[in-house]
Amino acid sequence: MTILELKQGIFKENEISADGIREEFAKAGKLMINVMSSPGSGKTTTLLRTIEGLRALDTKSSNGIIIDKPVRVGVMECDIDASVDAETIAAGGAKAIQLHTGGMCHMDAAMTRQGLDAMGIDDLDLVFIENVGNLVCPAEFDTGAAINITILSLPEGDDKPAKYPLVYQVSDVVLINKIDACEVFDFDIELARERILKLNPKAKIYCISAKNNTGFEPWLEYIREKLISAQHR
Ligand SMILES: Nc1nc2c(ncn2[C@@H]2O[C@H](COP(=O)(O)OP(=O)(O)O)[C@@H](O)[C@H]2O)c(=O)[nH]1
Ligand SMILES: [Mg+2]
Repeated sequence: MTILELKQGIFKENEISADGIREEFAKAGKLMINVMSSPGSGKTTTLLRTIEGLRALDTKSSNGIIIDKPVRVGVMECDIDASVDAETIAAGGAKAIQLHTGGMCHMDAAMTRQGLDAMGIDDLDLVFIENVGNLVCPAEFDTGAAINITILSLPEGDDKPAKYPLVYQVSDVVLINKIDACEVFDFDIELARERILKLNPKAKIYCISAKNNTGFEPWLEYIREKLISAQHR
């Protein structure tokens, strides 16, 4: 009996394309960050605040290098339908493109490549992918981004890392968002932190409120450091 492992073939092919994208970004001294989360946890709002924060000039990173040019940011907004998020990001002053995934619940490397070609990255330092709102499929498909992050918001509950481990395992950073609502939601931040670190001891975890624009500095500093190392390789 012939057994064809289709899914493994798909993953292998995707991995090769994703590695190719990562290499091209590294050679060009650019950075790409893939943002994952459930629908509504605050991806678009967090990206807006992040873009605002990265616009600040003359910021000194912790290794002493002064950033004297605003970071040029592009965002690929990925959804099954609609274009509201790309409109929001463009109104916030960044280059934006809306990608419709044709019903797919995740981005893969081939879709990323199409998006990058359509958006154009020559005039950009940093590209964000706002992945489709979903905690399962996006975690399985490498997009070619150098950094993966997951946003976990208080209304979702502190049990999400236990229920959806893979997305936390593949994430370099977890942003715990909506901390302004901690009085309302029964969310144990320390327990969530423990659960994430058990799955991924290297994960950086930062608490933010995208609504109130608080807690962003460590996250912005993380991006600045990564950008500087990408540009000074
Ligand atoms: N209270 C509160 N609401 C937030 C915060 N961040 C986002 N929201 C709200 O959550 C909803 C979904 O946010 P959005 O950024 O569109 O989430 P996305 O679907 O993950 O892109 C919107 O109504 C936001 O205003 C936050 O830090 N605190
Ligand atoms: Mg969004």
